[in-house]
Amino acid sequence: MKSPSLFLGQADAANYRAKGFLFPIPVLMQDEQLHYRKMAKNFYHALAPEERRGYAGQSHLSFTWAYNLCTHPNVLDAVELILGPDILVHSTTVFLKPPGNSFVSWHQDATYWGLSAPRLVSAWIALSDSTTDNGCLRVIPGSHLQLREHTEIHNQNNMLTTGSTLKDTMDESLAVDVTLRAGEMSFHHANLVHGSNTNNSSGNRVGFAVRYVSPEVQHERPHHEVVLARGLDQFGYYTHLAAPPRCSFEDGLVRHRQKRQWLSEQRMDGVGESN
Ligand SMILES: O=C(O)CCC(=O)C(=O)O
Repeated sequence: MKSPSLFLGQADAANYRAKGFLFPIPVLMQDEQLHYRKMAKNFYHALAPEERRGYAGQSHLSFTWAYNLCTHPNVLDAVELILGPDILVHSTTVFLKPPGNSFVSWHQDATYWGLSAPRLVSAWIALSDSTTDNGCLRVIPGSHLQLREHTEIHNQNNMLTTGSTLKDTMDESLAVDVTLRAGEMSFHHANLVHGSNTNNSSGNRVGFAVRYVSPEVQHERPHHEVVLARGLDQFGYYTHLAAPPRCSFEDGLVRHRQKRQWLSEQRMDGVGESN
């Protein structure tokens, strides 16, 4: 698998800046994609049904596989084109959408976090094919250039636990379906309006979303540890994860549950789930 640095260039970066998204970017070889899909599914199924929405975020702080995926060199080579050489992993979410009623409301990510600058890019890594039929990510081109008002609409079927939703209705005829094959990823800007429809297929749609932020960006809401994925952090606005999680899946699950409990006590839950 070629590094994206060999086929992405300044024209792609300019396209991202103009439209607010970029895809498809192939990043995983087939054996890697199969491995990460298996691990993401194991993770999802190890959670109790009532935990699956609220505990889908920040697996990279507790599981070796999730840490390895968000620091994958091919993914980071592409992120570097957008953010430059200094890269922090801000947050992650396993977005496993089974057939049925789950959806993601139209929203912009940055409104929830309170970033000092929108130098944050979300990578959505497809671990299964992501299609119009199974509820792929949908984006509104150019919508990152204007911040819109949001409200919180709580709905058990919304994969966003925060219920973050645009106040205005979106003109869906403008939406682009971000269809991806397993092993490809897309980028979306922190202010891009995006969401997704229900999964009308017979299989799971599996995605791993990673938000990467530049160390110079301050964060208004309290935030859990970040991972210094590449380069330097000369600003010190965030606490860094002390060491990569290196443990069995079972120990990772114990650690993940403890972590989620702690995040919710510190009112840091929802940070990664808001988008
Ligand atoms: O997986 C989805 O359908 C939505 C993902 C999303 O909102 C995000 O990655 O920011």
